[in-house]
Amino acid sequence: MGKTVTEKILEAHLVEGKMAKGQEIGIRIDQTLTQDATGTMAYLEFEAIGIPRVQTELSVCYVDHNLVQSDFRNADDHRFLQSIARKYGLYFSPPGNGISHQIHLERFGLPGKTLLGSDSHTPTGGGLGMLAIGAGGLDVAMAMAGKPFYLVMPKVYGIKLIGKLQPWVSARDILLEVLRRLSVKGGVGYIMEYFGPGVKELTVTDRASITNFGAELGATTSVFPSDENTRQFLQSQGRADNWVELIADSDAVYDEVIEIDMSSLEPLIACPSSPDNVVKVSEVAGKPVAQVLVGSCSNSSLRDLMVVAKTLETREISRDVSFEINPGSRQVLENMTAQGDMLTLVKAGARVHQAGCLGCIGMGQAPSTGTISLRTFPRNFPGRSGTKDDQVYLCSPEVAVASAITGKITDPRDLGSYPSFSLPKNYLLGDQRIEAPLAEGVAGEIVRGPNITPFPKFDAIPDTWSGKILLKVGDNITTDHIMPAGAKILPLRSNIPAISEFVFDSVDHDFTVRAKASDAGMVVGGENYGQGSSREHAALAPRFLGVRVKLVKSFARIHKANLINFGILPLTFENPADSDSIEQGDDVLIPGLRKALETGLEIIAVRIGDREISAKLDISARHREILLAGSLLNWAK
Ligand code: MIC
Ligand code: SF4
Repeated sequence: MGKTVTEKILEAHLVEGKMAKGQEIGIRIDQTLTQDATGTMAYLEFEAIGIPRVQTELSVCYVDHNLVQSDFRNADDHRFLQSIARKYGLYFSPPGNGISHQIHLERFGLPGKTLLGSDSHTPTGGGLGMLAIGAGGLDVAMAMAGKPFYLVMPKVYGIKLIGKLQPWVSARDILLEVLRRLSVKGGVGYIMEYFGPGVKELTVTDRASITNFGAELGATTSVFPSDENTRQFLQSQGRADNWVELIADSDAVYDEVIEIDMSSLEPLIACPSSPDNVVKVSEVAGKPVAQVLVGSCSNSSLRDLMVVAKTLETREISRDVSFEINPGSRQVLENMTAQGDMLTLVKAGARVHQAGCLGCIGMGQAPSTGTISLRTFPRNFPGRSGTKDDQVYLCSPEVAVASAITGKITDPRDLGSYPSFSLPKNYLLGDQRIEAPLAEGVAGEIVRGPNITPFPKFDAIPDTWSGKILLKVGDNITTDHIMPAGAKILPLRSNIPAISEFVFDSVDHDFTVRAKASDAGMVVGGENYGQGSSREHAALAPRFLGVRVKLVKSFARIHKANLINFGILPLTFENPADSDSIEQGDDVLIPGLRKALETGLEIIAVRIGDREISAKLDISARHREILLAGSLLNWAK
C-alpha cells in the first residue's frame, strides 16, 4: 500500500512505538523553535534538565511576541533569551526581525524534516513539506535535550485540491472553507495533508498560510508535498541545495478525504468570535469597519503585503479606518522597501509597524469600543484583541485592503481588475541580524532580570484526592480564556506566582481567590477544552493555584499534553450528560487515585457531592508515570 507524505516523514523519524493509529509513538525531532512568550519558561525547563548544549540539528530562539517594552520586564527577557541562545548553541532572532514562523519558513525550514515549536502555529513549516508540530515549552525543552517527542499516531485527513483560485480569492479562503466545513474541532486527532492537481497552483507562502491557519482545526499539524514550487521557493531564498522531493504515493490511503474546488471559492470571512464562524464576504458586506490589520504569521509574507500595496497604487485608505501593517519579517520589509511598495503603503495612509506579532496577541492595536476590526490573523477569540466585547473578523489581505479603502466590509471583486505582480526570483534575504550559534565554551553568563523567578516545585499525586469544583465552563474554551495574554499579562510569562493571579480572569474575576482559598481544585468543561495556543502557562499557572483535576467532554491536543506535563489529571466524562448535574462549589473525592494510575485503570470513579460518576482516563503508560511523579520534570529527573 502506498504512503502519504505524513507517513513517510513519521516513518523516517520513528524511534519508539508502532505506527498504529491511536497508539503513542515517539519521533526524533530535527529542529526546534521557541518564541519569547513561551521561550523563557522553555529555557528555564531546559536548564533544569541540565544538558550543556542543544542536541538537535538546529534550534532557533525567536523574539517576536512581547515587543512592547513598557517597563524593564520584556527587555530583560529578550536579553535572557539572547544569553541562553549563546550559551546553549542556538540561533537567535532578536526583536524586530519578525515572526518566528515566517522567518523559519524563509531561512531554516527543510522538506522532510521534523520541527517542534513552542507555539501552536508551528505547522506553518508544513508549507515546505516538513512535519512541523506545536507543543508546550517543556516538550520542546525535552526535544532540545535530544529526547523524542511523543504523540498519538494521528489519522491522515486528505484534502484534495482541484481547480485554480479566481482573482481576488486567495489561500486564506481555502482554509476558511475547510474551517466552515469541519469546525474548530474537525481536525482533532488528524494530520491534514493536501494533495491533488490544485496543489501546483499554490506557492510555498500560500501553502504556509494554509498550514498555519490549519492550527485552528485542532489538527496535530498540516502538510503539503515538496515539489517544483518548493524547489523554486528555496532557490529564491538562496537555499536550492536544501530541496528534496517528497510526494505521496499515487495509491496512498487517507483516513478521510474532502475535495475543494478552488475555482468555485469566493472571498470568505470568519465572523466574531470564532475562526469557524465563516460566511461569504458578500453576506456581511456593507458593515462599517474602524480598524483593518494586515499581518500575523498567517498572512504577512511578501506576497500578502505586495497584493495590498499594488491594490493601493491608485487608491487611498478611508479616513474612518485605522489601517495597519505588521510585516512578517525583516526580509519582507527589506524587499517591500527595495521594490518601492513600502512607499505606496505609506502614501496611501497605512500605519506600518515593526515586524512581529503585535496586535494578534493583544500587544497593542486594541480596537475602539463597539467597532468592527478586520484582521488577516488566525484567531478572533473573544477579548483576545485587548478590547472587551470586541467584534473581530478574520479575512484575506484582499478583503482587508478592499474594506480599508471603502470603510466597510467589501468583497474585493467589487474593486474591478486584479493587480498584476510577480514575486522576486531572488529575495533580498534580510537575515543580517540573526545570530548564529557560538562554539561551545565561548559564551558568557546567562543574564537574568528580577522578573525571572525560579521554576515552581510540584508534589507527587496523592493516594486519594479531594477538593472542590472551582469553575464550570462550556464548549470551546480557549487557552486565551484560561490564561489570557495581552500587553499587561504577557510580561509575566517567566513569573508563575505573578501570572497565576490572572487565571480565568476574563471568565470569572474571582477564580484565583476561590482557588487559593480551597487549596485543591477541579475545573469542569465542555467539548474541545483548551483549544488554541500552546501556552503551557494555561496548565502551569492553574497547577500553581492547586488545580489538580480537569473533567471535560473532550480536550484539545496540546492543552491535554500540557496538563499531563504539569501533573493535572485530564479526565473526560464517560456519559457527557453527567455534566448537567454538576455545580460550581460541589465537593469532589477521587479515592485510590494513585492505585488507579499504577494499575492502568481507564475508568475512574469520581464522587461529586453524594453522587458517583465515571470518568475516562485516556492516556499512555508513560503519561501515568508522569502524573504519579507530579510533573514531567519530576519524572525526567
Ligand atoms: C497565539 O497565537 O495564541 C500565541 C500567542 O502565539 C500562542 C503562544 C503563546 O501563548 O505564547 C500560540 O499560538 O501557541
Ligand atoms: Fe504571533 Fe499571532 Fe502568529 Fe501567535 S498567531 S505566533 S500571536 S502572529
